[in-house]
Order: sequence, then C-alpha cells, then structure tokens
Amino acid sequence: MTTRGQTQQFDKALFKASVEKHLVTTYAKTPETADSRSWYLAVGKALAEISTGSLLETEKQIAEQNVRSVNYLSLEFLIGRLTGNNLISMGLYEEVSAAVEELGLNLTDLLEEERDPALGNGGLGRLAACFMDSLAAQEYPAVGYGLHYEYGLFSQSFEGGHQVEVPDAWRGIEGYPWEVVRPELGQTVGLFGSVETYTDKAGTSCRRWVPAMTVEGVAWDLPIVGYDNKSVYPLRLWECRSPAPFNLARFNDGDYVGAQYGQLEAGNVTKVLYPNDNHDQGKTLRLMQQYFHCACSVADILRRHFAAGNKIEDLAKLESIQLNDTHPTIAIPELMRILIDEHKLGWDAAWAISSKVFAYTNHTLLPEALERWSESLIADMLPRHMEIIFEINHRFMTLVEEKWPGNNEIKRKLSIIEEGQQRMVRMANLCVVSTYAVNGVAALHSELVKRDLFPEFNELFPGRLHNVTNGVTPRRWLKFCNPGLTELVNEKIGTEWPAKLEQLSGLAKFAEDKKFQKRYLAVKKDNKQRFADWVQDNMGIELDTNAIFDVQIKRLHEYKRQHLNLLHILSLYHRLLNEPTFDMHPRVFIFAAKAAPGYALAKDIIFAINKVADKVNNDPRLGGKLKVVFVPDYRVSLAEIIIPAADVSEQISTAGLEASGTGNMKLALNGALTIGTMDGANVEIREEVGDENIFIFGLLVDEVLKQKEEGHDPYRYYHADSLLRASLDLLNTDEFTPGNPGQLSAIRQNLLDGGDPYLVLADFADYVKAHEKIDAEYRDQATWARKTILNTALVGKFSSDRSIRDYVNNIWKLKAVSVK
Ligand code: RUG
Repeated sequence: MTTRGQTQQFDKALFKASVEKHLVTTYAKTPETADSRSWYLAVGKALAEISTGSLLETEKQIAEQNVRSVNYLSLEFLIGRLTGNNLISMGLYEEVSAAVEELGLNLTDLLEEERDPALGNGGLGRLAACFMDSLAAQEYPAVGYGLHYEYGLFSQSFEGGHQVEVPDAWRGIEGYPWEVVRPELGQTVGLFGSVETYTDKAGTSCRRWVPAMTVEGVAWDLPIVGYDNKSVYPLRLWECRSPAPFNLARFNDGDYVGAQYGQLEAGNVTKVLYPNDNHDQGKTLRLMQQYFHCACSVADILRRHFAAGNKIEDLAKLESIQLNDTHPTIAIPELMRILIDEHKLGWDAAWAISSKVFAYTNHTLLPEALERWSESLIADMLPRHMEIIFEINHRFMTLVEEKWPGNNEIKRKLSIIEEGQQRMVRMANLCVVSTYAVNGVAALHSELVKRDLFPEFNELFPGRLHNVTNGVTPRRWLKFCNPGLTELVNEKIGTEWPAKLEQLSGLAKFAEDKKFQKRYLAVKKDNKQRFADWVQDNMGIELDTNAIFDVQIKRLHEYKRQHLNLLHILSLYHRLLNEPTFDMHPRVFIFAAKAAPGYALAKDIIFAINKVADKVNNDPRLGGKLKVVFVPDYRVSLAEIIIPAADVSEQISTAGLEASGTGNMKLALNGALTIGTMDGANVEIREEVGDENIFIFGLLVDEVLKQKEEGHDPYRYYHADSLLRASLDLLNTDEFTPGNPGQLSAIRQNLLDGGDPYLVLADFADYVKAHEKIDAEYRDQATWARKTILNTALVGKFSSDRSIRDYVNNIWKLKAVSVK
C-alpha cells in the first residue's frame, strides 16, 4: 500500500483489496452479508494500516534526529470521529470516495457509522484534540498522553424533557478501527503501601516507596495525521489492567469470583471518564486515574529518552511536559521521585531538571474547578509523593519568607498545603511553584490569572506567567465540516488557507460584492437545510430556514447562562402574545448541552427549555415566529452540522468566568455573528472582527466584581423591569407544564431568592436590547451578509496552528522536523 504525499500515488485497486480483506478477515463478513457498519470498519482498518506505518516511521525519524519534543498530558482528548478528518489530512478524501463508490458504497453514509470517541467533557478536551492536530500539521515533535476510558462521556437522551444518561461504549463490540495496541510499551504502576528508609551501597541513607499493589498500563495509539505532510503523531492512551488476572490460591479454593477481584478493581481505574466540566469532585478513583495516567506517561517519556541514548541530565533539554490543567499535576512529584529514588540524584539536581521540564496551562478561575486533594488521601495512596510535595512546599515557604519576612498571611495564602480541619493540597499552587511556565488561555483570562488568582506568584516568579490564546483547527472546523463554504473560499483565495488561516483576510475585499454575498448566503442556507433535515429526521420538528438560527451549544453550566437565553425566549413569547404592535423576524433557538449527572440546577434548566420548546413549537398563536430545539446528545459530530448552520452565536457567560471559549471561534469562522459579553476570547474576537460586526452587551469584569461587592439585589431588577418580571413569572405558572404549576420554579427561585450568583438579571435588559439589534440587522440581508463574511475573513488569528506556534516560540522552544 502506498501512502499520501506529493511523490507517492494512492493505489485504488490495492486499497479496495485491503478493505475487502479486512471485511472478511477482521470482521468476518462477506461483501454480500456486510452491513454499512462493517464496511465502515473495514474502510477504517484499511486506512489505519496506512497511518500506523507512517506513525512508526515518524517515531523512528524523530528518535534518530534526537530533537526536543513536547509531551501533552491531558486526562481528556475529545477527538471526535477520525475517519473523515484523517482522510482530509491524508489528502485522500476524493480518492477514497471514488474507491468505495466502486465497491457500491457511499463515503458520506459510511462516515456516519462512526461513533464519536467522546473521551472528554467539553472545551478543555476538545482543545487538546485541536492542539494535537496542529502539532502534527506543523511537524513540531509531540506525543499526546491520555487515558483509554472504556466508557467515554455518557450519551444523553430526554425522557419527558428530563436528561437521562446512558453509558457510552464508544469502541463498540468490534473495537475502534483506528487504534492499535502497543504491548511492548506496557508499564507497571504502584499504588498505596509505605515508604522505607534503607542504606545504599555507598552508605547513604535513602528513602524508597514500597507499593502495596501494582496495576498494568497498556498503551493504545491513535494516529494524529499531519495535514498535507508525512508526519503521524501518536495519541497514546493508557488502559489499566490487573497484572495477575487470577489469585491462584483463591481460585483453587473454589472462590472463582473472589479470585478475579483484583482484575475487577484494576479494570475500574480507566473504566469511565468523570463527567464533570469545570468542577472538581474529589473522588478517590479520580486521583487513581490521575496518578495512573501520569506514572505511565512519565515512564514512557523516560523510556524514549533513554532509548535514544540520552542521559538523565539532558532531560530538560530534550523534553517538555505540558500539563493540561492541574489534572496531571501528580506527574511532578512522580518525576522527582524517579530522579531521586531511582536515578539517585540529589534534591537540587533533581529539581533543576524537573522544574525546567514542566509547564502548566490554567483553564479556569472558578473556585469549584480548582483542584484540591486531601493530604491524607494522597499520603495513603501515594506516600512517597506526599513526602516530596511537603519538601517542595517547605523549600517554597523559605523563599516566601525571604521575600515577605514574617508575613504569615501571605504564607498561608500561597502555601501548597491549605491548613484547616482537613489539610488539603492545592494542585494549582503546586503547579505554579514547580513549572517553568504557566499560561492562561485568552488575553483577558491571563490578565485575571495575574491580577486576581496568582498576583504574589507573579511577583515571586517574574516572567513565568504567559498568555496563549486558544484556537481551533481549521481542518475539522471549516474544511471538513463546511464543504460548501470551503469551495467558495477556495475559489476566491486559493487552497492554502487550511494551513495558513490568516489568509482568510483575503475574503474581506468581497464583503461588499453583491454576487459574493449572494453565494455566501446560499451556502449558509444549504447548511441550515442540512441541519433542518437532521432535526426533522431525528426529532420530528420542522424548521424554516428563513428564520434566524440562534445557537447556544456548550456544556450546561450556570456561569454559561443558558437560563439567560431562556429568559429572553420567554420574553419574546410574552411579547408575541401580549404586545399587539410587537413584531420579530422568525427565530429558531437551538440548544445542545450535557449537564453533569449530579448538577441539579443544570438539569432543571434543560427540563425547562424542553418544556418551553414543547409549548412554543406547537402554539399556533405564535404564527411560527418562535421555535426552540434542544438537540439531544451534544457531541463533536453534531457540532459539525450545527456550527455551519448558525446565524447567531450565543457567548453569554458572566464576565470574568469563561476562561476563553472555543465554540465562539468555530461559530465566527463559519459566519455566525456573536452575541456576547466581554469575556474570555470574545474580547479578542471583537478586536479582530470590529465592534460593528459583533453584538456585545452586559457588565464588564470589574462591574461584575463591584456589583458583587456592593451586594447584588435581584429583586431590584425584578421590580424595575416589567418584561423581566413577566418572563420570570411565567416559570411559576403551568403555562409550559399543563396541570403542574411550579415544575419550573426552581430556576426562578435560584435567580430571585438564591441571590442570582451569575448576575443573570443584571444583564437581562441589555441582552434583550442586543437581540433587538440582531433582529433589525438580519432583516437587511445585504448588511447581514457583509458582517457574516467579515467574521469568516477576520478570525484567522483563532487557528490552533497559531496557538501552537505561540507555545513553541514562547514556552516549548521546539524545532519542526519534516518527516521524509
Ligand atoms: O471553561 C474553559 C473554557 O473557557 C476554555 O475555552 C477551555 C479550553 O481552554 O477550557 C474550559 N475548561 C476549564 N474546562 N475545564 C476547565 C477547568 O478544569
């Protein structure tokens, strides 16, 4: 089989033969008995055969060149379906489409057979996937390290409007065709036990960990295919297995189930992804997942380092380890433990290496998301690591004492160990103290990290805090998901933009061109139709593509304020029924969101939106002006059809609380106009597209802080604003839950009596005004066309290729390696 690239040719006959071979030998189907899923699996396997060869070759060439690389450690990689995207990167989309057609198949249908590998919760995991794509596209040597969860993020369905969660067995029974197991890379990981002192041969007293149990890490590689080049990087996912499947003594005693107990327990470690986004749950099994992930990954990094003939002293020269949030922080004491206990380095020598290897990305300021682990839990599960954390803190406290002599207040604030009834380890503090670079994920967020979260650290370690604004891969989020727009863009500015997104600015000069405007709007209309067909087929709701498609797709969280959107919908409902002179352009409000299973208010909001949808979608009095659609089971593949169909992008978090957002970038890239607060990357989107091409509303960060300090009084807004009052009061009636008044009142109560912690009521009036502006401007299609074209044209900055270059230049200092 040949591979992609300029000089080599794709051999259609060989490829077809490979597909048929896999159909028979791997999936036990004949062309006559095979269903669409089997064909998809066989096509996936035939393609994976090509990419696995390239992956091994890339590994070999990078090892031979012995260059510096980055290791991206993340508990989540929300990669989405691989087949379509990899075909684009391999440059084989058309060829494979033609090949499968000769087999009597349709490629688009086959791609629909792939289940999304949902190995992440939301933005943080999706960012990691975009970053891997951009590393491979630009050939910056990298390995992604994650976990091979048996169950990804739950599938969501609705029963009577309520969210129901179902486990997500993303690999199916047949396994995922793109992954390959690498038994030779297996690792053994210790847990629990004690620390002992011993005297080594030189007579030195040493410490070492004696774990009480071990588990095995099995490596699975997924190929990250470089766009338009020959590099394929591994996304290495660790699966936990029990080393001894049977306790033979118990087995022989007839205790068959008990004999397999160890296996059941070890299997649990990577059984399921924790379904929390921006929220720390503090469960023991989660700490076990984190340590298992870190231990396997650090050991694999060292294996590669030594296999290339390097010395331990050169580790920081050749490897950087990026911690995606604090979730992999335990890698820091793990590396220190290995350097000191196994490689016999003194503390200072070990620290000199370790503190130059790690860098940390902060993704949130929300206190409930900043991880803290109980000291006793760490001491129990990882006793040697706890000793090392104490030592790091002890030395750090000496530094603090030097800088602020006698200031116990500052010591208490900065200490890695939080004092209290139960002492806790603050993982973010451990990260800032132990890494050479810390970054926020958007300009505003990074400023707030410096100003509000870590001001003293910034004084202590000048230059350590950076900003790297997030980005999204243009390959998946334009070229693959929006073929209509891709064709139009190609025609105007050529075909290099997927690797050089800044070139999109070349479209700006067509923003006023009537012919181009018409074609751009026609593409949008086609995309709206594609999504409307999906909704009709899957939800039985008919949508009018002349309506404004207004989209809010993201995790359900109070700070993201889906309930502000809901209140606006209720206000429109109220006005349509009660204000005879009120008119509006037809609008479809589209939601998609999963709520963490234990997050009651988030689930109440989903229920309320579903109930309002039931009513408004069938109320003839509204004359079809208002529709609400809550698309179930939000996932990457759904985003791929919603985003190209969006006219309006809702980015309405309370200012200061959304670190960046990346959906905002994808939607703007695909020509949706943002209605948003001055939060996260919205601020930079506004800078790029211009104030006239975005709808900004709401309190600014400092106004939010001031209002909170002074005491936010929700009733003040309630009494002063009759539209707000009418909208909120609808939640107390049985208008949307006939015969059951009060079923939606938890939301109203939270906003009025619960203090409205996210200032929904404070921003309501301004939000309504911004929507009125949208309504007016949409009616003037030429104006709207200009604005939407300019959004696509002016957001080139938000390519994840640029984010990766920022990391490479300012933090990782890598050189690209072109694979031959
Ligand atoms: O909430 C943030 C988003 O604003 C951001 O765009 C994304 C990627 O940087 O990360 C999200 N996030 C933060 N997810 N989990 C956390 C905290 O653990």
